[in-house]
Amino acid sequence: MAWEGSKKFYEEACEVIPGGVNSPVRSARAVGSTPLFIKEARGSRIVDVDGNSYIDYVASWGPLILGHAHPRVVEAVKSAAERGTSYGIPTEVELRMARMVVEMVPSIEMVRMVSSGTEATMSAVRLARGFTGRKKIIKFNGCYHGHVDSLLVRSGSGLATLGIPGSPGIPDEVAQHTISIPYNNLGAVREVMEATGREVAAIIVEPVAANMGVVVPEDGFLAGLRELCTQYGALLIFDEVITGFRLAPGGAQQVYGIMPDLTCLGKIIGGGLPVGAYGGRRDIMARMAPEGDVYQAGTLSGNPLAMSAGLAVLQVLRDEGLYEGLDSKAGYFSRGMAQAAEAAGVKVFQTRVGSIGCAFFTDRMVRDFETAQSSDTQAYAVFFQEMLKRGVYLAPSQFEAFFISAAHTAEDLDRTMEAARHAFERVKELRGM
Ligand code: HOZ
Repeated sequence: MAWEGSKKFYEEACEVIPGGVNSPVRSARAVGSTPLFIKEARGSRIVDVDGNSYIDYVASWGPLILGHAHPRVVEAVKSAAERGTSYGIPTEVELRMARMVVEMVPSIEMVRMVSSGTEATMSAVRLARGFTGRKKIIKFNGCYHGHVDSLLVRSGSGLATLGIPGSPGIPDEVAQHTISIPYNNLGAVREVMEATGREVAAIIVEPVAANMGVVVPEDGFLAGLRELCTQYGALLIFDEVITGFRLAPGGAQQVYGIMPDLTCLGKIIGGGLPVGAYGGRRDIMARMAPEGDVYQAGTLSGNPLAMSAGLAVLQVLRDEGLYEGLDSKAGYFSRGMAQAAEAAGVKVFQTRVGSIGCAFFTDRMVRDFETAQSSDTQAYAVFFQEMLKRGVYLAPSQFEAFFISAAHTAEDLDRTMEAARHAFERVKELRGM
């Protein structure tokens, strides 16, 4: 496989874009590589500027649950664009989107659209503080809630990938109100709540952590958070930017049967266009301006192209019952990976919930950020490179998820497993694990 075109673009990009990329996790540094530059995509495949085609398991980091360039989405965007790309004035499609979200997500009674997951979590935190009149926020190590100042503390995703604990530019005065606790450690949350629960505005959590690899919530963890929030008058915020509409029509809260006070959405809700949303209990959401006094705004919020794309995806998800198929494909994928690793004598800890999952290159059971970090990231880098050579595109970081879409075929999965068998053998050869 030749990558001259991508390499050339990357060199040029580095002159005018910091690190050559518009979001750090794309850079592929963690896997000792440089990024691909993509020319086009359809279904389960992406094609780079050199003409190489790959089965894609990143899916734009989660939004593309129907695969690339799904005809319903393309049609919706085209038809919206023909009627104008933005008005900054309300449209019917925003209303239809809001109704759809309220119908699908169990805990959401009112919803506000924004333009990214980061905006959604930032706004939800502000609302929680405004509503409760409190400052402290509890989050979990290795969970990532976008690049919001107060949430970029011991984060996953790009910070985990690049080994950065936080970021310069965030004043201590802001970070000091954030308490970060190990994921799945309900005892530690209880201790903090006993000590300072009446000062806590919210606990924000990824109900399935998917930015430190995929880490599954243990029995009772989410229910325990719910109880503690209720007991101390703090709000429970589920960051369902990744899990929303992915694990079930109503996201992780439907799967685990927990009602958060606020929910943050992103990715799938935009159908591949830039969208985020936050919503929840009516009495809390009613505090948002102009109905209430907590301010948040956006020129492109509820943009008609983005709403049309997202709504097209949600309609397909609501009407076509794709979740069983996604689950069984992802199960096949996960089992195949685990078997390929075992056959090669490579230790991995495989996790999966619905159509997301991860293979950690470790012999430990992964239940939090610390155990996730026991992974051999160099082994993952070898695995990534070997899969890429064989036409499979995985996340260029150990601390991300694989995403199965409705567009992945049985043949795609079998080809991927075949590639994985060779790739794990190379890992064994080079890393001896
Ligand atoms: N949540 C995504 C990574 N886990 C975001 C993608 C990005 O940071 O570019």
